[in-house]
Amino acid sequence: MDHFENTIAAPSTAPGGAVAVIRVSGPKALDCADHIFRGKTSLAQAKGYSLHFGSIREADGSLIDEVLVSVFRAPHSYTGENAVEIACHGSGYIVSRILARLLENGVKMAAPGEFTQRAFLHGKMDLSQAEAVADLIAAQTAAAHRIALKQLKGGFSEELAGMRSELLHLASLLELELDFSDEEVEFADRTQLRELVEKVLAHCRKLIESFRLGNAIKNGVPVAIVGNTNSGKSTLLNALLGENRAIVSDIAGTTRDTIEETCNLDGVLFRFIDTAGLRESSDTIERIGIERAYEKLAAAQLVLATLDLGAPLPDLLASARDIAGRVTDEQQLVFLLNKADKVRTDAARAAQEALTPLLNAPGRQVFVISAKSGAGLEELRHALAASWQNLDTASETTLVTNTRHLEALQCAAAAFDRVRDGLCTALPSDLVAQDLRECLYHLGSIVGEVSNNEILGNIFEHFCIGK
Ligand SMILES: Nc1nc2c(ncn2[C@@H]2O[C@H](COP(=O)(O)OP(=O)(O)O)[C@@H](O)[C@H]2O)c(=O)[nH]1
Ligand SMILES: [Mg+2]
Repeated sequence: MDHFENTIAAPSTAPGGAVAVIRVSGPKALDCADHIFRGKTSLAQAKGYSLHFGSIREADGSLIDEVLVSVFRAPHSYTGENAVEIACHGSGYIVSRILARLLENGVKMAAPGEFTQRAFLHGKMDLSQAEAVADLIAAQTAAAHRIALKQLKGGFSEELAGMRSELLHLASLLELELDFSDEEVEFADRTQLRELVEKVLAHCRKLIESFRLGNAIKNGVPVAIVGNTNSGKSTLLNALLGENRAIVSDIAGTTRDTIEETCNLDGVLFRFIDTAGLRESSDTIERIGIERAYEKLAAAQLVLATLDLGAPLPDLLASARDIAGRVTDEQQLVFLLNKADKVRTDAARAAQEALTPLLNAPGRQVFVISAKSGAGLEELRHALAASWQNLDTASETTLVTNTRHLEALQCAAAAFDRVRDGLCTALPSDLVAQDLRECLYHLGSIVGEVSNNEILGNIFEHFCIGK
């Protein structure tokens, strides 16, 4: 593969630290580094896992920096190739000069994720482990960190390997039948096959279901803030985030598009989504915004319904009913009686009482708040965090966090359904075997047993440079 003939380099540390690390990987990594490095021994002669003090110089011999170079020899490196890591002083100027000197000596600048991609292509890790590297770097909570680490260590891959080996066993039984198809024999006990398929299918479904939780942990619990225009949604978003993220005004229809921001409350990551106010509108753009608000409401795991205490009670109730009617049993619904600072306490209490009939499902709550003054927000924050605290313990089991994996599992499950139906209706073994191979294909695509450049491009371009 011509890919590997290149030796690549990139800074692996973010700007601003005291020390910066430049990573170089490829067949010529040691020779290229030798061209710009002066130390006691040449790097080309150095053993793997050795550390060398020396200097990096300009072409005219003038000093750029004194550095420490770590040497790795194939296959014992992150990428599986020869590699060096140059630790220099964390100056943007020094880093750019060292990189420039490497490029002058035949090294190419690495693309985002290219080191990890090489690690995958050299068999140092499978695809789901490579993806876990990006997740690990991006993890913002203990739970997200734990899932990424488990995936990186191969926990998810092992689980998939278990499923695949059961399927391979099944496939081999069916294919044995195929070899003797003229003789109309059935080697495989169909009941036993069906049981096996049911078992693996159930496992596959469990993984698919785990995505809701996995996604909540990795990307934040999706929380849609919905309600009438001017009920205080944007004010609430800003108050929860502690910054002025959304434009607040008393002009109805100010928030036209959705705004999303994540926020860590007591160790639980939430993704708050501010939406356009729900009202009849003749403005095309605003109507699109309202459509989108309903979509966000449908996709959210938690719905914060902001209700304006300043509005007439019948209007407030109509809005609350409209939202409650759109929330499913799986979604958590929290009514927020907002602008408490504007009304008397008994008016707030009356509104709260009027909402009681809408609290008849599990996970429904009501809070009296003032997004503007901050009253009641502390209680709200704690209540939100408390109801999702179990995310932490849930991450002990395997959770799917990646949409690519989810899609592959869904395709596998669909093919599984056909295998099961085929076994029940005594479909010819060759057709069943075909569907079974499809299952194996989709499960294999998760770990990268089957992959193509497009899939790889999609995955690695989202990595940071130097990883
Ligand atoms: N008195 C009072 N005014 C509020 C409160 N929350 C929001 N507002 C005001 O209501 C108006 C609309 O707020 P905004 O957050 O833009 O509402 P949105 O349309 O639902 O996003 C603005 O003038 C806010 O200052 C509150 O708790 N108390
Ligand atoms: Mg708004």
